[in-house]
Amino acid sequence: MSEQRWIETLYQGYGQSFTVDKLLFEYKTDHQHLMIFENQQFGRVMVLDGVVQTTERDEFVYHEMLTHVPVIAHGNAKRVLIIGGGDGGILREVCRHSSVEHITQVEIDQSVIDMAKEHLPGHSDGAYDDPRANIVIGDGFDFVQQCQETFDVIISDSTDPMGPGEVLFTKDFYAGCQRCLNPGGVLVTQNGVAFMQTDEAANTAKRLTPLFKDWHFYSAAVPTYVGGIMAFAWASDSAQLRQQSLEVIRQRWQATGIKARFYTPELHLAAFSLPQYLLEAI
Ligand code: AG3
Repeated sequence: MSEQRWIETLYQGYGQSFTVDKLLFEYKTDHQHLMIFENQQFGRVMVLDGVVQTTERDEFVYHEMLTHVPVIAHGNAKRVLIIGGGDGGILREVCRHSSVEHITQVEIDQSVIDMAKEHLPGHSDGAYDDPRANIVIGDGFDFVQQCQETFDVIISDSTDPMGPGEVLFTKDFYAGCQRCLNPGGVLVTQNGVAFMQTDEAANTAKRLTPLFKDWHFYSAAVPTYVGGIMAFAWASDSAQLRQQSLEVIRQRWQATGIKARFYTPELHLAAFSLPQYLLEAI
């Protein structure tokens, strides 16, 4: 039997390929094309509109860094807002912080939640049943424009800026997030692979500048987001949040009792050191 191969279509002329050892799900939802398959190297792989979103084997890198860095830096996060993140990986990591009292998650596509619960159960690991979690099916852009509540940490776990994810990279979205943050709060977003999508980081930097007193990027290398380091945008009105000592970060992290697979206090601080080409672009 000939092997089935799937090739990612994110970049012109370059793309990672996977053997599809077993196709588990493929469906055009109301919002996007969703596919989940099994691969011998990465386990189950979730794809949206031709782009790898998450795999069982390497998801911890992304989910830990996009969650623990802002939550630990904040130091007293009680209310967390997640935009997107339907696979549940961010929700799982936020729920591991016992100091967090309330989590709102706004996901546009119910099918992503349903299918991830069924085929990628380790991603949410029961977090959708956590009593602190309030799940809203809706558009994250509209939510932050209209929301009457405020949050300490906002995490935007979106797709790339095309299709339903596009609005989550606009000036108005960032302004909405700014409006929904408590004083001392922080917004983090996935911002693409720095080397392959340098313009994305540059655009975000331009849009954050008039809105937040302090912004920057941090990074982590996620194997299936190919092309180098993944950039995460960071925006806050408090510059102190990313200028804390290793000692403070260590103490807070130890106090959580969380056992991580990627995150360490040392990596937390190091992740804000960026390569020169990215510094010049932003
Ligand atoms: N969201 C980010 C996917 C980014 C893929 N883009 C890329 N490789 N340039 C993933 C959702 C995980 N919860």
